[in-house]
Amino acid sequence: MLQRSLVLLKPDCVERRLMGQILARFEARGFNIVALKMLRVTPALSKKHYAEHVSKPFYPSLEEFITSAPVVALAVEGLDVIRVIRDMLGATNGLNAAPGTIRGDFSSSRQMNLVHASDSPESAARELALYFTDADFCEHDLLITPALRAGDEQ
Ligand code: 3AN
Repeated sequence: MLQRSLVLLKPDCVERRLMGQILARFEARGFNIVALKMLRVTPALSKKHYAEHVSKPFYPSLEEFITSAPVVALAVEGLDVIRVIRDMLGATNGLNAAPGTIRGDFSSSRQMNLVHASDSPESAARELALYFTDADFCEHDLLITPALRAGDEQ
């Protein structure tokens, strides 16, 4: 199914100059970037983004981290993209992430795990609306699509 996922390149990804390498993995996999912006997450946005974690003891540290430097928000589109990107990221804690995954290759931390990606269609819809408006999406049919998948794969 054609889906969109909200992907965030987190402050550690920006600070470590890993944005290009990680973006390149999503492009190489054949996914489309349909919206992209750099921004600073505010405490208010952090509380909305991490609504499920706000009451947990680790939340203050999580907010301090996610607001500490700019992030890059991406809307990534593709077949089953929500599950596939989560697979590409690996386990939440970089120490547990399999080699070959983004976290398994670049992270040794639970907090500094480089990238966030939506974990369900419901989360994706909610999170995309936190970072983007309709006008931010650049719809386009890429000429390369027929080279990436058959017309009846959807
Ligand atoms: P993912 O980014 O894989 O979806 P989430 O949403 O469960 O993982 O967690 C988001 C962030 O919350 C993690 N990157 C981490 O910083 C923090 N976090 C999650 N669970 C814990 C925990 N048990 N203790 C400390 N921090 C946590």
